[in-house]
Amino acid sequence: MPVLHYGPVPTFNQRTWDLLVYGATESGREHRWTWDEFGALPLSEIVADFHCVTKFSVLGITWSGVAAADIMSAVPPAATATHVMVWADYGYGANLPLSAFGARHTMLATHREGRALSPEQGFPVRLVVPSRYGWKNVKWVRAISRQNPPLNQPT
Ligand SMILES: Nc1nc2c(c(=O)[nH]1)N[C@H]1C(S)=C(S)[C@@H](COP(=O)(O)O)O[C@H]1N2
Ligand SMILES: [Mo]
Repeated sequence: MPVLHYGPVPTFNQRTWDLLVYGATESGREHRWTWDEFGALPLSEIVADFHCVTKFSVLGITWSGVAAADIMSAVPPAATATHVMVWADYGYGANLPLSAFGARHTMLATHREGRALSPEQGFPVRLVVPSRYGWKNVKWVRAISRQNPPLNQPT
């Protein structure tokens, strides 16, 4: 699979790495997992095809990690939230409707074909969203924020 991203590959530090969920949460509080806490979450596995808009596809990739739905149930979004932003080190981010983030095959992957991700593949954690093109599959995920609908939009 080609490696494709903008900017440098972040270095991983187990002592300072964390995953933060913030924004429009049901409780009004944010939640942070350390590396050890994240590693204690239940593991899931999926097989999915990967497509980039620059016209490469890789079929039948096996990913394992934490189901995004399990993150959603650990920190439920506010009833008003409609979207999430998934953020990486160095500011890369992608938005998704909550329905796509929480879909059965969406996951925060740590392993590909049974091996830990390489740094270029997004080590230690990348988003895998089989229902979307590659650019929504954020590598080096560090935060997930829940968004309410924009205030200046008619409802
Ligand atoms: N943090 C980050 N994640 C990213 C990108 C990026 O530039 N930065 N590029 C995206 C794009 S456009 C694609 S196609 C896939 C490529 O994943 P791969 O390098 O494992 O093939 O990563 C996605 N995730
Ligand atoms: Mo892409």
